[in-house]
Amino acid sequence: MSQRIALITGATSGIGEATARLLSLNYRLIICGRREERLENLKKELVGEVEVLSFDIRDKESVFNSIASLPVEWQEIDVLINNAGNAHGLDFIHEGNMDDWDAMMDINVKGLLYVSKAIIPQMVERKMGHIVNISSIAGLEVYPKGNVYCASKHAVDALTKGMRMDLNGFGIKVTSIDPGLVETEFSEVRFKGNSEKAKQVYQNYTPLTAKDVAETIEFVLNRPPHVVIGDLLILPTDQASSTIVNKKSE
Ligand code: 8X3
Repeated sequence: MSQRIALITGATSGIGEATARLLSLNYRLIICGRREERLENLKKELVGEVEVLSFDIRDKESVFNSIASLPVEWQEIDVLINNAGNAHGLDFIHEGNMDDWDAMMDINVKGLLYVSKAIIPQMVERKMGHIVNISSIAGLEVYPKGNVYCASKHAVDALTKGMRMDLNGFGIKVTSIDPGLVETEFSEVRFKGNSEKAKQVYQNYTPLTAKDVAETIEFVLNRPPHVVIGDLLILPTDQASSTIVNKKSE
């Protein structure tokens, strides 16, 4: 019971799942996501103690009810990894789909806020904790057709900074991890299941893997108590910016 507790949103795939696999060696884990079956299957593969919370991060009530339903011995969450987030579409602003806009703002910004609001007060009370917001290079720069996705990640960047200010003095660390191109289901979701288009994003260079980012998260969590990594940009060696990628045969 002495192990620290980490809650990971969006643990059903990609960076969230890879992080769960890595942290399960040293943390008691609460894995969250919409797809319960995936979470249950992941739980079976993990070595440590694991709780599954299945909820839609867009649904405020469901977020609060799920987190409140945790058994008392799981309620003192030490590490919150706000990982859930997606891109929906890649369109010029004048051609954008408003359902995509809603999804990105609801999941990437409002969902992150709901989960944070449900968890941070007990960290404040206990004067300890670490919040890791998984942002993106899109939180630091804007690229053509990235408009609303970039806006949502810029909001995450602002929230990370705001959290660090407001929680200063409570012993709570706040970190932003800003990955560039990571080969996950990210592009499948962005391009709505168009696998060809999704695959092209990661072709002719070596993208990051979800494990690369998970290892970075683990590094950030393992810094000594007096050290916080505030903001960490992680890119494939072949990527210099959102729009500059050294693709071999192009
Ligand atoms: C994912 C990276 O460059 O596709 O957040 O926006 S990018």
